[in-house]
Amino acid sequence: MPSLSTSAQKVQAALAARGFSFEVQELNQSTRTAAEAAAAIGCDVAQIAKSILFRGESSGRAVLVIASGTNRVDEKAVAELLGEKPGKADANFVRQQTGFVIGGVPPVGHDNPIATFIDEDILAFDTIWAAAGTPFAVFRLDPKSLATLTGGQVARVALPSG
Ligand code: 5CA
Repeated sequence: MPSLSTSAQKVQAALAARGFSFEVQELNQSTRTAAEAAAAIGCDVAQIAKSILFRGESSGRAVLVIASGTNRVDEKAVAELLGEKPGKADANFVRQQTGFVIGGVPPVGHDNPIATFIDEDILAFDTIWAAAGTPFAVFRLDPKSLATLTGGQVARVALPSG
């Protein structure tokens, strides 16, 4: 098996540390966006678990929303759950808080613990895929495990886009 990049290894180690055997896969094709990931994997875009980081507008704290690939984050719903508005996170903030670059941000294995919300729509699938540390790395899992893995709160935090 080809060896994983350092960032992908970090995610594989975080999964193992939580007792999960999900296998990080590094692909030849880009998985940077949900659409690219779905094309590379050969699954529906909705089965991609997007990890979108926000920055609490008053606290400055990082907040992670994991949403189905075809949904957009409902910022009002997140604000209600969070008690503050979820502000935009720039690339530096993402890197600093998670330890990973945009397009590779995984649901687990971050440098700092991050409050996490999970889009309930992702629970509808048997199988989903999430980023695994780089814009070429993913892992397959089941959505129930996503909640266990992240300690995230499942809620209506996203809506169908378009
Ligand atoms: N690897 C795929 C999923 S397998 C992936 O990471 N997709 S994603 O949608 O979760 O990650 C891209 C997300 O990064 C976008 O949804 C967007 O919220 C965010 N993003 C993209 N560009 C920027 C940027 N310039 N600044 C801040 N966030 C960005």
